[in-house]
Amino acid sequence: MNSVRDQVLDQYNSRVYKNRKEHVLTKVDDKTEEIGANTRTIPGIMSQRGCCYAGCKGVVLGPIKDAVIIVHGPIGCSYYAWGTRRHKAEADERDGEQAKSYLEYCFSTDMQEADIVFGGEKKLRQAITEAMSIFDPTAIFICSTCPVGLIGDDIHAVARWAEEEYKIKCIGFSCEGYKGVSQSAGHHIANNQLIRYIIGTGDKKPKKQFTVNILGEYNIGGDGWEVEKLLKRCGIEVVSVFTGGSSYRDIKNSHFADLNLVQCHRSINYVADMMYDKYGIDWIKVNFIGVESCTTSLRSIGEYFGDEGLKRRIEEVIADEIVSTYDEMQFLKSRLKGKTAALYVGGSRSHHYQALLKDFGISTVLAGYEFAHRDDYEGREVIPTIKTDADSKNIESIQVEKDEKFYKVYLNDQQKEELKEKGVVLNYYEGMAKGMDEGAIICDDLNHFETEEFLRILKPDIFFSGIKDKFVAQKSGILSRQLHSYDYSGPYAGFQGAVIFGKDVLMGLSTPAWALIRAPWKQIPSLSGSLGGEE
Ligand code: CFM
Repeated sequence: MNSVRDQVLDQYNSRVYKNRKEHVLTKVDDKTEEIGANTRTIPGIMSQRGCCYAGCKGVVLGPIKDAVIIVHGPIGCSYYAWGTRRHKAEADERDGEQAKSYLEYCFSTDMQEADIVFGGEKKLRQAITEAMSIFDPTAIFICSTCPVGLIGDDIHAVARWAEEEYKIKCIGFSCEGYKGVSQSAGHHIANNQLIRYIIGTGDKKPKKQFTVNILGEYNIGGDGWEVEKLLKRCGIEVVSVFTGGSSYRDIKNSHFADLNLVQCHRSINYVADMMYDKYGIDWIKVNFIGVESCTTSLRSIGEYFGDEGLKRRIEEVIADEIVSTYDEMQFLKSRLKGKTAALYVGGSRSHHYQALLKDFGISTVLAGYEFAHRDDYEGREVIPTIKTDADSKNIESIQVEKDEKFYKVYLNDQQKEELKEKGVVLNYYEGMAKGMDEGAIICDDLNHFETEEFLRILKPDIFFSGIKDKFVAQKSGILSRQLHSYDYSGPYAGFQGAVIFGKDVLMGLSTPAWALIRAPWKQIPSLSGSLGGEE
């Protein structure tokens, strides 16, 4: 019989097949085949991807609470300006310095036809003036949407004008939706401007001995708070988070940290790389989703700093967290063990959540990403072999110089080697594919047709995905939990988060609603064949 992959792909005509066969793989042995990623979706195919502007404004900049982010474009684009992603923040005061939170507000220039015809810069200046008089922020970010790029408004000139006029920080982000092939382009554009204009501009030094930034943690459902709590208990100071619950005020000082922890590699690896080049700050890939992975991540941080007292405190925190969640985890494991899951999320969670599922004995039969690049699947070692096409060339890639004043070397080469022997590899991400089971499906830019087909054939117990495909799955009798929004639950990070996650999954699987759904695949026989040994 054909493989699961072929059963799905064989249904395409030859033109579509030729394209999609690069993007769907079956995991074989320990080898990771080359996957097609970060390329254009075929027009007309129902993709789950978002646009460049969504990645810049909605994902990376959106959680920065004390900056007013003005969306320069028609009002429809401002769907992404307000509350569509569950990043949380508090307006807090530290050392007498107040970080206001504007997350509840939605700022848009509401461009009309006349602005498209005659130019929208005047309206943008007006919007900045209005925002200054009402909110008096210390920073304003301007995000362009498609029409702004098409008519050629110079948002950067307006930003310079605002800095002059109001003595604030004002940064333009040319993140027009049409740039790149997905929201991934927007991450890159946001990262570039953060390193250019914000990181390194502050002068507030950290107070503690062990200092980190958390990169690629967006505080969805309070995850970032959970991680910060853990690190603080261990005696580690978090200088800044990129960007969940964070502030312009803190990001300015992030160059003082001694180590960067990278949670979501896809959205922020550019900042991690550039901070390494510019300030000498090493980064380690962490995963605070899952008990095992949380434990490993905390221990890696201890090994990096190499301090016995810190390592002891980390062990105490781990032991304490494991003891306090032990009974519930055991119960949940006893109920969830042996289930199967499929995961399809943006660019990092399909990997992170496999670790948490493993804690419960749930195996992954399919995992994929909307907009990841090859290194997120295959590991960073493939970066030199990634072909740059016209779409990726369109996104600026900046080179940073060593900052003579702040550049530091925390570990020398020999110490880095010793660390490697202990299993802590610096400035490296192994990608998702290596840890997956043989026979599992790995897919890139999954579309609605493939989603339905894979669910029909693989019949996982749970499908972890997003709002666009949740109900398709549930109507066919498969529980779907959203891994973007956590279906308004969470936090799922850390040890306590693992328990909340397990409870949500068990609750979903146990709901009496399933008895009322007659799944289409339950009505047709799943085995075909005939007696007598013939096919
Ligand atoms: Fe990183 Fe994200 Fe993700 Fe992402 Fe996202 Fe998100 Fe995501 Mo939705 S930054 S790549 S662009 S972990 S919003 S917090 S859940 S698709 S897997």
